Amino acid sequence: MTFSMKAALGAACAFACMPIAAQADDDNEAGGGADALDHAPIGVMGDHRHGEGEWMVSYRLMHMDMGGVQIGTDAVSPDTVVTTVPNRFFGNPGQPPTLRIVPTSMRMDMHMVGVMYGLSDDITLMAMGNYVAKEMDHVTYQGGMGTTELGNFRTAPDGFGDTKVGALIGLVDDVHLNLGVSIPTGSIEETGEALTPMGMTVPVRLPYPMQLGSGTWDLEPGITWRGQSDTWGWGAQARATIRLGENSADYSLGDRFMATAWLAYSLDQSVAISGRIEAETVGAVDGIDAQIAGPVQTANPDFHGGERVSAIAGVNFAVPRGPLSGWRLGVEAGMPLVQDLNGPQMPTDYTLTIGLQKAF
Ligand SMILES: [Cu+2]
Repeated sequence: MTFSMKAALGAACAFACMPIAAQADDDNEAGGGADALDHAPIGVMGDHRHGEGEWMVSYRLMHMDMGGVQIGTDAVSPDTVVTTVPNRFFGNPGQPPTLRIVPTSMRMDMHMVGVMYGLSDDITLMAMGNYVAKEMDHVTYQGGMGTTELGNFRTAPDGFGDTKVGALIGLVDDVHLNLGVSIPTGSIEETGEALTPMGMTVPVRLPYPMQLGSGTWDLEPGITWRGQSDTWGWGAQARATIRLGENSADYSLGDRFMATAWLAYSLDQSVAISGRIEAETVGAVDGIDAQIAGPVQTANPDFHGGERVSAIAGVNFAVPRGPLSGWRLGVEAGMPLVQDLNGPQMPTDYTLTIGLQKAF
Protein backbone atom coordinates (compact mmCIF):
# COMPACT_ATOMS: atom_id res chain seq x y z
CA MET A 1 0.00 0.00 0.00
CA THR A 2 1.36 3.41 -0.95
CA PHE A 3 1.83 6.32 1.40
CA SER A 4 -1.04 8.26 -0.15
CA MET A 5 -3.40 5.33 0.47
CA LYS A 6 -2.40 5.21 4.14
CA ALA A 7 -3.00 8.95 4.48
CA ALA A 8 -6.38 8.65 2.80
CA LEU A 9 -7.41 5.73 5.01
CA GLY A 10 -6.34 7.73 8.06
CA ALA A 11 -8.52 10.62 6.92
CA ALA A 12 -11.41 8.19 6.37
CA CYS A 13 -11.13 6.86 9.94
CA ALA A 14 -10.97 10.35 11.42
CA PHE A 15 -13.96 11.42 9.33
CA ALA A 16 -15.98 8.38 10.35
CA CYS A 17 -16.15 9.60 13.95
CA MET A 18 -17.48 13.08 13.16
CA PRO A 19 -21.08 12.26 12.23
CA ILE A 20 -21.48 10.53 15.59
CA ALA A 21 -20.29 13.64 17.41
CA ALA A 22 -22.56 15.83 15.26
CA GLN A 23 -25.52 13.59 16.00
CA ALA A 24 -24.96 13.79 19.73
CA ASP A 25 -25.37 17.58 19.52
CA ASP A 26 -28.56 17.60 17.52
CA ASP A 27 -30.37 14.43 18.42
CA ASN A 28 -33.88 15.58 17.73
CA GLU A 29 -33.34 17.88 14.80
CA ALA A 30 -35.32 16.48 11.88
CA GLY A 31 -34.66 16.86 8.18
CA GLY A 32 -32.55 19.58 6.60
CA GLY A 33 -29.10 19.31 5.10
CA ALA A 34 -27.27 16.54 3.37
CA ASP A 35 -28.29 12.92 3.59
CA ALA A 36 -25.76 10.10 3.06
CA LEU A 37 -28.30 8.39 0.78
CA ASP A 38 -28.40 11.38 -1.63
CA HIS A 39 -25.30 10.19 -3.45
CA ALA A 40 -24.54 6.81 -5.03
CA PRO A 41 -21.56 4.78 -3.80
CA ILE A 42 -18.37 6.80 -4.41
CA GLY A 43 -17.12 4.66 -7.32
CA VAL A 44 -20.17 5.58 -9.44
CA MET A 45 -19.44 8.63 -11.61
CA GLY A 46 -22.10 11.14 -12.63
CA ASP A 47 -24.75 9.62 -10.35
CA HIS A 48 -26.41 12.81 -9.08
CA ARG A 49 -27.45 16.20 -10.40
CA HIS A 50 -27.27 19.52 -8.60
CA GLY A 51 -29.87 22.23 -8.22
CA GLU A 52 -29.55 25.42 -10.26
CA GLY A 53 -26.53 27.50 -9.22
CA GLU A 54 -25.08 24.84 -6.89
CA TRP A 55 -21.38 23.90 -7.14
CA MET A 56 -19.60 20.78 -5.97
CA VAL A 57 -15.89 20.03 -5.86
CA SER A 58 -14.57 16.53 -5.30
CA TYR A 59 -11.38 14.57 -4.88
CA ARG A 60 -11.22 10.82 -5.42
CA LEU A 61 -8.35 8.40 -5.06
CA MET A 62 -8.81 5.12 -6.90
CA HIS A 63 -6.30 2.39 -6.12
CA MET A 64 -6.10 -0.80 -8.13
CA ASP A 65 -4.01 -3.85 -7.33
CA MET A 66 -3.36 -6.59 -9.87
CA GLY A 67 -1.23 -9.73 -9.91
CA GLY A 68 -0.61 -13.06 -11.61
CA VAL A 69 -1.44 -14.18 -15.12
CA GLN A 70 -4.71 -15.43 -16.54
CA ILE A 71 -5.79 -16.81 -19.93
CA GLY A 72 -9.57 -16.62 -20.17
CA THR A 73 -10.70 -17.66 -16.69
CA ASP A 74 -7.66 -19.90 -15.99
CA ALA A 75 -4.66 -18.87 -13.91
CA VAL A 76 -1.35 -19.79 -15.57
CA SER A 77 2.21 -19.71 -14.23
CA PRO A 78 4.95 -17.47 -15.66
CA ASP A 79 6.88 -20.67 -16.57
CA THR A 80 3.96 -21.76 -18.76
CA VAL A 81 3.73 -18.33 -20.42
CA VAL A 82 7.42 -18.22 -21.41
CA THR A 83 7.45 -21.76 -22.82
CA THR A 84 4.07 -21.88 -24.63
CA VAL A 85 2.80 -18.42 -25.68
CA PRO A 86 4.11 -17.32 -29.12
CA ASN A 87 5.86 -13.96 -29.41
CA ARG A 88 4.11 -12.01 -32.14
CA PHE A 89 7.36 -10.14 -32.90
CA PHE A 90 9.30 -13.38 -33.62
CA GLY A 91 11.19 -13.00 -36.90
CA ASN A 92 12.29 -9.45 -36.12
CA PRO A 93 15.97 -9.09 -35.10
CA GLY A 94 16.64 -10.48 -31.61
CA GLN A 95 13.03 -11.57 -30.97
CA PRO A 96 12.62 -15.09 -29.47
CA PRO A 97 9.82 -17.49 -30.60
CA THR A 98 7.93 -17.33 -27.27
CA LEU A 99 7.32 -14.65 -24.65
CA ARG A 100 10.28 -14.30 -22.24
CA ILE A 101 9.18 -11.47 -19.93
CA VAL A 102 6.15 -11.82 -17.63
CA PRO A 103 4.51 -9.01 -15.62
CA THR A 104 3.97 -10.30 -12.08
CA SER A 105 2.11 -7.45 -10.34
CA MET A 106 0.78 -3.98 -10.98
CA ARG A 107 -0.51 -1.11 -8.90
CA MET A 108 -2.27 2.05 -9.98
CA ASP A 109 -3.22 5.18 -8.05
CA MET A 110 -5.50 7.59 -9.86
CA HIS A 111 -6.08 10.99 -8.22
CA MET A 112 -9.20 12.64 -9.64
CA VAL A 113 -10.31 16.22 -9.08
CA GLY A 114 -13.78 17.10 -10.26
CA VAL A 115 -16.13 20.07 -10.43
CA MET A 116 -19.90 19.98 -10.91
CA TYR A 117 -22.22 22.92 -11.51
CA GLY A 118 -26.00 22.99 -11.69
CA LEU A 119 -26.79 24.99 -14.83
CA SER A 120 -30.47 24.37 -14.11
CA ASP A 121 -32.40 21.85 -12.06
CA ASP A 122 -32.32 19.55 -15.10
CA ILE A 123 -28.78 20.08 -16.40
CA THR A 124 -25.57 19.64 -14.39
CA LEU A 125 -22.19 20.32 -16.00
CA MET A 126 -19.11 18.43 -14.89
CA ALA A 127 -15.34 18.35 -15.52
CA MET A 128 -12.66 16.05 -14.14
CA GLY A 129 -8.89 16.00 -14.36
CA ASN A 130 -6.64 13.29 -13.01
CA TYR A 131 -3.10 12.36 -12.12
CA VAL A 132 -2.06 8.73 -12.52
CA ALA A 133 0.81 6.76 -11.02
CA LYS A 134 1.40 3.20 -12.24
CA GLU A 135 3.89 0.55 -11.20
CA MET A 136 4.52 -2.82 -12.85
CA ASP A 137 6.94 -5.54 -11.76
CA HIS A 138 8.26 -8.12 -14.23
CA VAL A 139 10.36 -11.27 -14.30
CA THR A 140 12.73 -11.79 -17.27
CA TYR A 141 13.73 -15.32 -18.30
CA GLN A 142 17.20 -16.04 -19.60
CA GLY A 143 17.82 -16.44 -23.33
CA GLY A 144 15.42 -17.76 -25.95
CA MET A 145 14.09 -20.87 -24.16
CA GLY A 146 13.87 -22.71 -20.86
CA THR A 147 12.67 -21.60 -17.42
CA THR A 148 15.80 -20.03 -15.90
CA GLU A 149 14.92 -16.65 -14.41
CA LEU A 150 17.41 -13.92 -15.22
CA GLY A 151 16.09 -11.13 -13.01
CA ASN A 152 13.32 -8.63 -12.23
CA PHE A 153 12.62 -5.06 -13.21
CA ARG A 154 9.99 -2.40 -12.54
CA THR A 155 8.53 0.34 -14.67
CA ALA A 156 6.70 3.20 -12.95
CA PRO A 157 5.35 6.04 -15.10
CA ASP A 158 3.26 8.87 -13.64
CA GLY A 159 1.64 12.02 -14.97
CA PHE A 160 -1.63 13.63 -15.96
CA GLY A 161 -4.27 11.36 -17.47
CA ASP A 162 -7.13 12.18 -19.83
CA THR A 163 -9.54 15.02 -18.97
CA LYS A 164 -13.29 14.48 -18.97
CA VAL A 165 -16.02 17.04 -19.52
CA GLY A 166 -19.71 16.34 -19.69
CA ALA A 167 -23.28 17.04 -18.71
CA LEU A 168 -26.04 15.22 -16.88
CA ILE A 169 -29.38 15.80 -18.58
CA GLY A 170 -32.41 15.07 -16.42
CA LEU A 171 -35.22 13.24 -18.22
CA VAL A 172 -37.42 12.82 -15.16
CA ASP A 173 -36.61 13.22 -11.45
CA ASP A 174 -35.02 9.77 -11.09
CA VAL A 175 -33.40 9.34 -14.50
CA HIS A 176 -30.73 11.30 -16.35
CA LEU A 177 -28.52 10.91 -19.40
CA ASN A 178 -24.74 11.05 -18.94
CA LEU A 179 -23.10 12.83 -21.85
CA GLY A 180 -19.31 12.96 -21.72
CA VAL A 181 -16.22 13.51 -23.80
CA SER A 182 -12.73 12.37 -22.82
CA ILE A 183 -10.00 14.75 -24.03
CA PRO A 184 -6.63 13.05 -24.73
CA THR A 185 -4.44 15.03 -22.33
CA GLY A 186 -2.65 11.90 -21.00
CA SER A 187 0.68 10.80 -22.49
CA ILE A 188 0.89 7.75 -24.77
CA GLU A 189 4.66 8.06 -25.11
CA GLU A 190 5.81 7.01 -21.63
CA THR A 191 9.14 5.16 -21.53
CA GLY A 192 10.96 2.95 -19.04
CA GLU A 193 13.91 0.60 -18.75
CA ALA A 194 13.44 -3.11 -19.43
CA LEU A 195 15.71 -6.07 -18.68
CA THR A 196 16.03 -8.16 -21.87
CA PRO A 197 16.48 -11.98 -21.94
CA MET A 198 20.07 -11.29 -23.06
CA GLY A 199 20.77 -9.44 -19.82
CA MET A 200 20.83 -5.89 -21.16
CA THR A 201 18.87 -3.00 -19.68
CA VAL A 202 17.38 -0.96 -22.52
CA PRO A 203 15.04 2.05 -22.75
CA VAL A 204 11.67 1.14 -24.30
CA ARG A 205 8.31 2.74 -24.98
CA LEU A 206 6.07 1.18 -22.34
CA PRO A 207 3.25 -1.19 -23.40
CA TYR A 208 -0.39 -0.12 -23.64
CA PRO A 209 -1.52 -0.65 -20.00
CA MET A 210 1.35 1.51 -18.73
CA GLN A 211 0.50 4.54 -20.86
CA LEU A 212 -1.36 7.35 -19.07
CA GLY A 213 -4.00 8.26 -21.65
CA SER A 214 -5.91 6.74 -24.55
CA GLY A 215 -4.53 9.19 -27.12
CA THR A 216 -8.01 9.39 -28.68
CA TRP A 217 -11.02 11.59 -28.14
CA ASP A 218 -13.61 9.31 -26.58
CA LEU A 219 -17.39 9.60 -26.29
CA GLU A 220 -18.81 8.57 -22.92
CA PRO A 221 -22.58 8.24 -23.13
CA GLY A 222 -24.65 6.69 -20.36
CA ILE A 223 -27.91 6.60 -18.47
CA THR A 224 -28.49 6.64 -14.71
CA TRP A 225 -31.52 5.75 -12.62
CA ARG A 226 -31.61 6.52 -8.92
CA GLY A 227 -34.18 6.44 -6.15
CA GLN A 228 -34.47 6.50 -2.38
CA SER A 229 -36.83 6.15 0.54
CA ASP A 230 -36.15 7.18 4.16
CA THR A 231 -33.95 4.16 4.81
CA TRP A 232 -33.06 2.69 1.41
CA GLY A 233 -31.30 4.02 -1.67
CA TRP A 234 -30.98 2.23 -4.99
CA GLY A 235 -29.93 2.82 -8.54
CA ALA A 236 -28.44 1.54 -11.74
CA GLN A 237 -26.20 2.99 -14.41
CA ALA A 238 -25.01 1.93 -17.85
CA ARG A 239 -22.11 3.72 -19.52
CA ALA A 240 -19.85 3.31 -22.52
CA THR A 241 -16.47 4.62 -23.63
CA ILE A 242 -16.30 4.79 -27.40
CA ARG A 243 -12.96 5.63 -29.02
CA LEU A 244 -13.17 8.04 -31.94
CA GLY A 245 -10.60 7.03 -34.58
CA GLU A 246 -6.96 6.18 -33.95
CA ASN A 247 -4.40 8.04 -31.89
CA SER A 248 -1.10 9.49 -33.16
CA ALA A 249 0.61 6.12 -32.54
CA ASP A 250 -1.82 4.32 -34.90
CA TYR A 251 -4.00 2.44 -32.43
CA SER A 252 -7.08 2.84 -30.27
CA LEU A 253 -7.77 1.22 -26.93
CA GLY A 254 -10.81 -1.07 -26.79
CA ASP A 255 -14.29 0.34 -26.34
CA ARG A 256 -15.72 -0.21 -22.87
CA PHE A 257 -19.29 -0.97 -21.79
CA MET A 258 -20.19 -0.97 -18.11
CA ALA A 259 -23.39 -1.63 -16.17
CA THR A 260 -23.80 -1.38 -12.42
CA ALA A 261 -26.61 -1.63 -9.86
CA TRP A 262 -26.53 -0.82 -6.16
CA LEU A 263 -28.54 -0.88 -2.97
CA ALA A 264 -27.76 1.35 0.02
CA TYR A 265 -29.11 1.30 3.56
CA SER A 266 -29.20 4.31 5.86
CA LEU A 267 -27.89 3.67 9.37
CA ASP A 268 -28.43 7.33 10.21
CA GLN A 269 -28.94 10.49 8.15
CA SER A 270 -25.17 10.83 8.03
CA VAL A 271 -24.11 7.23 7.36
CA ALA A 272 -25.19 4.77 4.66
CA ILE A 273 -23.70 1.42 3.71
CA SER A 274 -23.96 0.01 0.21
CA GLY A 275 -23.51 -3.08 -1.91
CA ARG A 276 -22.95 -2.90 -5.64
CA ILE A 277 -22.45 -5.21 -8.60
CA GLU A 278 -20.57 -4.01 -11.67
CA ALA A 279 -20.16 -5.77 -15.00
CA GLU A 280 -17.89 -4.54 -17.76
CA THR A 281 -16.65 -5.63 -21.14
CA VAL A 282 -13.59 -4.07 -22.79
CA GLY A 283 -12.29 -4.69 -26.31
CA ALA A 284 -8.71 -5.55 -27.30
CA VAL A 285 -6.37 -2.85 -28.61
CA ASP A 286 -7.14 -2.04 -32.25
CA GLY A 287 -4.08 -1.28 -34.40
CA ILE A 288 -0.50 -1.30 -33.14
CA ASP A 289 2.08 1.21 -31.93
CA ALA A 290 5.21 0.44 -34.01
CA GLN A 291 7.38 1.52 -31.07
CA ILE A 292 5.85 -1.03 -28.67
CA ALA A 293 7.48 -4.42 -29.28
CA GLY A 294 9.00 -7.17 -27.17
CA PRO A 295 8.58 -10.74 -25.87
CA VAL A 296 5.99 -9.69 -23.26
CA GLN A 297 2.19 -10.14 -23.23
CA THR A 298 1.45 -6.43 -22.65
CA ALA A 299 3.12 -5.50 -25.99
CA ASN A 300 0.61 -7.62 -27.95
CA PRO A 301 -2.55 -5.63 -28.85
CA ASP A 302 -4.63 -8.85 -28.74
CA PHE A 303 -3.86 -9.49 -25.05
CA HIS A 304 -6.05 -6.68 -23.70
CA GLY A 305 -9.67 -6.42 -22.67
CA GLY A 306 -12.14 -9.04 -21.57
CA GLU A 307 -15.13 -9.33 -19.28
CA ARG A 308 -15.34 -8.76 -15.56
CA VAL A 309 -18.04 -8.87 -12.88
CA SER A 310 -17.16 -7.31 -9.52
CA ALA A 311 -18.78 -7.06 -6.08
CA ILE A 312 -18.21 -3.74 -4.32
CA ALA A 313 -18.98 -2.76 -0.72
CA GLY A 314 -19.11 0.85 0.36
CA VAL A 315 -19.98 3.41 2.99
CA ASN A 316 -21.02 7.05 2.54
CA PHE A 317 -20.76 9.71 5.22
CA ALA A 318 -22.47 13.09 4.98
CA VAL A 319 -22.30 15.96 7.45
CA PRO A 320 -25.86 17.34 7.63
CA ARG A 321 -25.15 20.36 9.85
CA GLY A 322 -22.51 22.21 11.82
CA PRO A 323 -19.28 23.78 10.56
CA LEU A 324 -18.56 20.89 8.15
CA SER A 325 -22.07 20.89 6.72
CA GLY A 326 -22.10 19.87 3.06
CA TRP A 327 -19.00 17.69 3.28
CA ARG A 328 -19.23 14.08 2.23
CA LEU A 329 -16.84 11.15 2.32
CA GLY A 330 -17.25 7.86 0.54
CA VAL A 331 -15.23 4.66 0.56
CA GLU A 332 -15.68 1.63 -1.67
CA ALA A 333 -13.75 -1.63 -1.88
CA GLY A 334 -14.29 -4.04 -4.75
CA MET A 335 -13.23 -7.54 -5.76
CA PRO A 336 -13.79 -9.29 -9.07
CA LEU A 337 -16.11 -12.31 -8.87
CA VAL A 338 -15.38 -13.45 -12.42
CA GLN A 339 -12.76 -12.30 -14.95
CA ASP A 340 -12.57 -13.66 -18.47
CA LEU A 341 -9.50 -12.04 -20.00
CA ASN A 342 -8.08 -11.88 -23.52
CA GLY A 343 -4.89 -13.37 -22.14
CA PRO A 344 -2.31 -13.99 -21.11
CA GLN A 345 -3.20 -10.90 -19.09
CA MET A 346 -2.96 -9.79 -15.48
CA PRO A 347 -6.18 -10.09 -13.47
CA THR A 348 -7.36 -7.52 -10.92
CA ASP A 349 -7.06 -8.45 -7.23
CA TYR A 350 -8.98 -5.55 -5.69
CA THR A 351 -9.88 -1.89 -6.07
CA LEU A 352 -10.29 0.77 -3.41
CA THR A 353 -11.88 4.18 -3.93
CA ILE A 354 -11.91 7.02 -1.39
CA GLY A 355 -13.56 10.33 -2.18
CA LEU A 356 -14.27 13.67 -0.55
CA GLN A 357 -17.03 15.95 -1.83
CA LYS A 358 -18.19 19.42 -0.86
CA ALA A 359 -21.23 21.19 -2.26
CA PHE A 360 -21.82 24.94 -1.87
CU1 LIG B 1 -21.97 16.56 -7.30
